[in-house]
Amino acid sequence: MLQPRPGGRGSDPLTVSLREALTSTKPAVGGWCVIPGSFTAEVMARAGFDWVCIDVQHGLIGYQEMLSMLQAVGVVGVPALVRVPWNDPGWIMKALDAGAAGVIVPMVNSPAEAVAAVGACRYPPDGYRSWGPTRASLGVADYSPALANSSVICAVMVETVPALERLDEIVSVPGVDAVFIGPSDFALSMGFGPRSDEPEHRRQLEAVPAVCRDHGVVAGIACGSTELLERWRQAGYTMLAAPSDLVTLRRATAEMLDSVRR
Ligand code: 3PY
Ligand code: MG
Repeated sequence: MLQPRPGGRGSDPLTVSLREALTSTKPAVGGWCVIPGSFTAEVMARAGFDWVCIDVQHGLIGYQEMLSMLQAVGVVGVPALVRVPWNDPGWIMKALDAGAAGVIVPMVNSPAEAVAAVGACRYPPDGYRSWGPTRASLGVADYSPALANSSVICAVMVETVPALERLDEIVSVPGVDAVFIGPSDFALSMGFGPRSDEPEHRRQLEAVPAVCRDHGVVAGIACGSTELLERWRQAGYTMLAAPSDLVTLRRATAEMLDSVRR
């Protein structure tokens, strides 16, 4: 069960722990970075989000950029997650060693895949993470396997029909802290287009938060617009990823051009 616990960046007084942010009584709204580079990441972190995600799956972001973006977000003191490219222990461990407070793991379709994702996030005896917290331990005097195991967040993405059918089993896997829904991949998996707003798609996703709540797991979702963010907040999701830096830039720029050319 996900409970507030001490942790995060340990002795770093600036940083609110990700676990604290996600278990607070108010919904935690996250900034989503797909544009590579530390400056945009810093701007996103300064905007006032409760957490920031560096998207290495679909963002145009490689390892070196991820590292400098983690540093930039860290300067602001906002907890950072990395969405890793796949359920790959090598990437999960590299993101955590680089100082991510947690990972979002795409396409987790079964309890066995959830066990693999969780195991990559935890040192033995809870998992099989390899020791080498090169940046994660920086400035954390009491960094230890136990501290890391209790603070790192493992969010597994449920974004296919087979995964949703096994949601009960996936949220029952010990160490799954959050389920994070990918509405577009879920729509594709249902046979709809990626931006579908079919009633059945909506109905199925509205049922997720109650299942998560019963297991003490955070319910998260990617929101392509502020309207969708409000919809999912009302449905009970508490980890809400706002439209990305790129979407925001494109929309604001298009609106600005519309208004000056009118
Ligand atoms: C999806 O909608 O599939 C996502 O992964 C959102 O980031
Ligand atoms: Mg997806």
